[in-house]
Amino acid sequence: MPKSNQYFPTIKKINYEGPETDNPFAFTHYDENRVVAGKTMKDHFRFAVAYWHSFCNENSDPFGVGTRIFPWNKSKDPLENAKFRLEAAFEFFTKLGVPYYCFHDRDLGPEGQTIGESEKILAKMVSLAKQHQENTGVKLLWGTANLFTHPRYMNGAATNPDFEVVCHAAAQVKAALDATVELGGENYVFWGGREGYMSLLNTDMKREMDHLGTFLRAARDYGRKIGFKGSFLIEPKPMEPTKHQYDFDAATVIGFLREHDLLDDFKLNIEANHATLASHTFSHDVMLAAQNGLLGSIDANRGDDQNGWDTDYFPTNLYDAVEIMMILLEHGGIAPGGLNFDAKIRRNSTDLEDLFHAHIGGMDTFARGLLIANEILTNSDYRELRDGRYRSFDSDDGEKFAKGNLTLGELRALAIVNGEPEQRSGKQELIENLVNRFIR
Ligand code: XLS
Ligand code: NI
Ligand code: NI
Repeated sequence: MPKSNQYFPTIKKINYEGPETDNPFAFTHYDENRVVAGKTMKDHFRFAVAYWHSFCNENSDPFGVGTRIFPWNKSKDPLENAKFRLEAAFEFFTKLGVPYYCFHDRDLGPEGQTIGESEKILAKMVSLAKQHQENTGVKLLWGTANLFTHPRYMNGAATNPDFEVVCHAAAQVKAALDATVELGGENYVFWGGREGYMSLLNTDMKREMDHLGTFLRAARDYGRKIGFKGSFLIEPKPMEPTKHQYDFDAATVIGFLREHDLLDDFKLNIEANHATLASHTFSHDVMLAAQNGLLGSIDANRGDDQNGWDTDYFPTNLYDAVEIMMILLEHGGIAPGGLNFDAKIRRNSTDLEDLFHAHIGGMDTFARGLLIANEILTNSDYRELRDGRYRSFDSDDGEKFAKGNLTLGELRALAIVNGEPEQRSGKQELIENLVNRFIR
């Protein structure tokens, strides 16, 4: 049972009640101990709450101030409020029953007047967070540094044209790595918020990208030195807040990691809404990372078909969840990463309990997605329909080609011998119908 009942007094622990329940404060599909494909649901998803959206973001937008009223802002002193916020967050995590949370350094506590003071504030908040973690069993999925809010980062952090700004970014990453290690964080994320440009006319892209590589190697070296054993994760995003971001999408980041010799330590944190901003589907970027053995973690949210920005809706699209869970089931899961709800309730969702509805919905969507994905993979012709299309590469000359053992001339000769290929249908509509048949 949750230890604290102060900030969400009307809400009790959220339990699984099954698909027939009409209780909006119960799970319909997420049953943490239920075993599916050899693992509990809890282990499949490793759900995490994003501290910033759920506990810091008052939901202001470019046209208006925030609308959320936080009962944990009880004091005039921001440091005091940071402590209350932490209490509220852990009450929420335990009532919801999520195993993990994620934070930026500046979510936990405010920035001080000097680097030393900021480090002290963060260390203080980390020691409190550690106590809460010990009391509740909730763990840290990943930590990160906020290198985009402060005005000094307006031209970027690690890619800033001014070396002095790069040093400030380094100080922040060093402290955020210390915090992550102290709290047993299983991953460390770099989301390059302003690592990009607004205009190429005033930008030396080559230099900036080289600086980013150098900066990440220095961070990796420091992390390993202080005993961080987890994965470093890059979170691709093509734009917003800058016009162009260097970590554009999964493919771009994989190329960058290879070029800068970072593949042994870095993986990817794929966010749904970032993939769609890059004109991909969510599943495209998850698949690309997974098939390269580089799927580190997922920021589970949803964009909007009509809006071209990072709307960060909570994930409610069942079809997306099915596709993602099919990929995870076929590629060995997401651990030591997880599914982090990098999502925010809408500006007019002003009841405190709306935060519960949002997370319950996201967790149930993925739980349903897992059940359906597992059915499709184990009880249908799906795999055969997909893999069968490539059968001609499994033996004989096709296999020789796939292994790189046929020249272009030999391939030409085979084309002549074999004549015009028979048509083979891609069966897309059949497969789409098959998937829909299992969504029930
Ligand atoms: C913003 C990003 C951010 C990262 C963490 O678009 O998704 O929330 O996940 O810095
Ligand atoms: Ni994110
Ligand atoms: Ni995002």
